[in-house]
This record gives sequence, structure tokens and C-alpha cells, in this order.
Amino acid sequence: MTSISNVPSAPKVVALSGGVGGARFAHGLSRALPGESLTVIVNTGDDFEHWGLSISPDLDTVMYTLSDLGDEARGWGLEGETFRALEMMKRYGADTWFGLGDADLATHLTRTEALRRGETLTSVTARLARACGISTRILPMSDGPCRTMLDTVEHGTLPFQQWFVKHRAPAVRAIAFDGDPAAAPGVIEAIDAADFVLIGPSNPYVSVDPIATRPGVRTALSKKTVVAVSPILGGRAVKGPLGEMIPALRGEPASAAAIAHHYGALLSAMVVEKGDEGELADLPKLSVHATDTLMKSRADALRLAREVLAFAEGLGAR
Ligand code: FO1
Repeated sequence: MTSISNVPSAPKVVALSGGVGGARFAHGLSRALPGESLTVIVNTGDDFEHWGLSISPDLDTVMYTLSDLGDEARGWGLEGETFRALEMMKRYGADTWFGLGDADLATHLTRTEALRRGETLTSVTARLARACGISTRILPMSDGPCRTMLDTVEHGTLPFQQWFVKHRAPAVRAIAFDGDPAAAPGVIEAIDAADFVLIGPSNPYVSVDPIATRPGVRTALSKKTVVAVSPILGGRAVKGPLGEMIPALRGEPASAAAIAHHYGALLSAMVVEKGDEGELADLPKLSVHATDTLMKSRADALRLAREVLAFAEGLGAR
């Protein structure tokens, strides 16, 4: 595998990530950069308690993806997973709408036990990632709870996993974050030390906003070159409900431009799907790079990561 990891002057990069799309992009970055150059700051607004366990789906998706232990096609959970515990829980009458796999349970048990002992989410995340053989630094956005709550037309206000998994992402009227914890130790420092910040093709409302709204994060980001990869390609989201959320929450059609409008002054530049660059004509200050942004494989993610790194390096400091 070719890599720029032997280049002494590799940039210091921070990536902001939610689950599947952000994790795939982070995988590409992690193979394009030496371990110490990359910090991935991960959304924990989706975290919740289930069966008495502390579940951090996006942290686990990033960890499983970076370690190549994840189920690549599904995007979450472990490769070759079995669900015998879930079947037994069903027999016992437990809620089984959230598919916890047998091997995945080991992650939740370890995390839950650590948090109960008083270890921080940051510390147990580092321990789990190390055990999975990951050299990239993975930081939760915060150690304290900040829960993404979705006000839906059909079911009233729902916490993220109930909205997304149990009810299959019904129409949303508004989003709020319950809890306003400090950014986790190392988050602001990593952004301050970064040459640039990359926002993966994650959902801006439910994956990136929880990170960007931690106290001090927006100010830290405003001093940096920030490049976002559009999660909207040709007017459609690759996966998930973002395509319907944009018109509902912004009153404009889903497009790369709507993503740029949402991030506003935070963004220095955007990477969009080839053919979508015309959508950004009303934003002349925004630097744009158009390419093939769909990540169907690890090779696609690596190629995209390299292209985005080269583009961001060319932009220079803000
Ligand atoms: N997503 C689903 O759509 N259905 C599931 O049953 C499910 C289980 C699950 C278990 C562990 C885990 O870490 C993630 C899991 N996810 C599941 C994915 C996850 O809830 C969402 O994709 C993210 O929260 C959104 O980024």
C-alpha cells in the first residue's frame, strides 16, 4: 500500500465524524496519514443506554471501521457477527429493535463497566481503540451526555436511536441537544494544533452539529481551514434521511449548496461530487473541488482521502 506516512512533514489533521460515511472517510485518512497526524473527533449525540449498557454507536462504527473489524457492507457492527444473545433477549421479552450483536456486546460491556468505575469515555475509548490495533487518535466529542433529540411530526420528540432505528427516521420538524457538556479533553487542543480540519460526508444536523456546538469548538474551528465533503450527491443523500431533512429544516432543496449554507462561515472549502460544483456558484468565497466522492470500497475512501488532503494542503492556513 502506498502511503505518505514516510513523509516527515505530514500535516496535522482533525476529522469530524458521525457514523458510516464519516467513518469510511476516516478509514481513508487513516491509511493516507501516519497515526500521530490524525485525530478523529466523533459524535456522541447518538449515545444511549440499552439493556443497562452504555452504547456509543458512532464511536464503535469509527473504531470497527478503522480496525477493519467492521461489517463493511452494513456500515455498522462487526464482520461475521451473530445475534444469539438478541434472540435470547427476545425470548425474555426485552426490547430487540436495536440489533446488538454477540461480539459487539463485549465492547458495550467493557465500556459500561469502565464508566461505572468512574473512567471517562475518552479514556475507555482510547483503551478499546488500542485493543483493536488502531494508532489513529479517536476522541469522543465530550465525556458528558449530550443527547440529540428529534421533534417528529408523527411521534413527538424522540431520542436519536429511537428516531433512527426504532421508527426508521420519520419526518423531523426540529432538532435539539439535551445537555451541553464541555468538549472532551484534547478536542480543542487537537483543533488548535491542526493544519486543517476535515468534515466527513456525515449528516450535518445529527452528526456534525453536536460536535460543533460543544463549548469552544466553533471558535477553535473558526481559526482553521475547514473543508467539508458533501454528503449530498446529485441532490440525494448516499444513505439515511438527510435528503428529506434539508427541505424540512432549511426550506431549500437537498443539494451541496444547502450543506454549504448550513455550515456558513465555518467552511473554507467544499469537496463535492463531479457535476455538483455549479450549485455553489452563489458562494464565490468558497473554494470548491469536484471529484468522485462515492466511497463504495476502502480503495475509494483512500483515493478520496488523498485528494481531499492534497486540496486542503493547497488552500493554506485561514
Ligand atoms: N442501525 C440500524 O439501523 N439498526 C440497528 O439495529 C443498529 C444496531 C447497532 C448496534 C451497534 C452499533 O454500534 C450501531 C448500530 N446501528 C444500527 C447503527 C447506528 O445506530 C446508526 O447508524 C448511527 O447511530 C447513526 O450514525
